Amino acid sequence: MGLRGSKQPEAQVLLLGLDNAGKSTLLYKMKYNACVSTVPTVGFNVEMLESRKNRRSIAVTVWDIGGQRRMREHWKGFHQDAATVAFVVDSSDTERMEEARRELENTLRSEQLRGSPVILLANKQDVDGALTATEIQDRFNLRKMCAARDWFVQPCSASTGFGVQEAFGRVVQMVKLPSDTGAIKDNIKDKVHHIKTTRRH
Ligand code: G3D
Ligand code: MG
Repeated sequence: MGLRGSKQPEAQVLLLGLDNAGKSTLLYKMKYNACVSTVPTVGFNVEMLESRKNRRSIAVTVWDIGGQRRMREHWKGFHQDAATVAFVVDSSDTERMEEARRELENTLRSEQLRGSPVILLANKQDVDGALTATEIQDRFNLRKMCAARDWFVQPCSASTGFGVQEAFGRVVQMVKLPSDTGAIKDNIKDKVHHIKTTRRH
């Protein structure tokens, strides 16, 4: 079931990365192709984007739940193997690159994300001195880190829009659709309600 009760297949995407990487800006650029002024995300943002895959219309639900560890317990609620990880990196923040790499490595240890595809979004390409997608791929040693899953690196800038549609296109290409759409039992409203009511403040 989708947000509007449709029978459209749903794909779940987790938008992850360090704080300030540009996750929320990217999400709203993908959704509205507009710059929305963001505030540091408290809790989470969730948006449903429509797309087409294999000539079918699909609903892509993107969860921007920040790097907050306490939110991880809720990942269990996502259909196993159905979530794609979109990991956003601030390509201009060379000081925190190693921290970002470790964060992704730790994230991918999660049993719930075993085999999930990963798209690394090398964001903030508009900033002078930003590392290129290839440089980030090498620093992260992605080939090794993602040996057991599909992965892709996409350079982009949420501010200018460069690479954003391509990034979304890649996400759609990589998402796994649950073969049985009923496999995602909760609809999003229920899930959001569950998270809100169980979240510690
Ligand atoms: P987060 O959700 O990952 O924590 P945000 O990150 O989306 O809130 O973005 C953090 C800051 O980075 C914001 O700046 C935002 O405008 C900026 N930003 C996001 N993407 C880009 C980009 O591609 N290029 C540049 N130059 N800046 C970007 P402020 O100043 O509002 O904190
Ligand atoms: Mg945010």
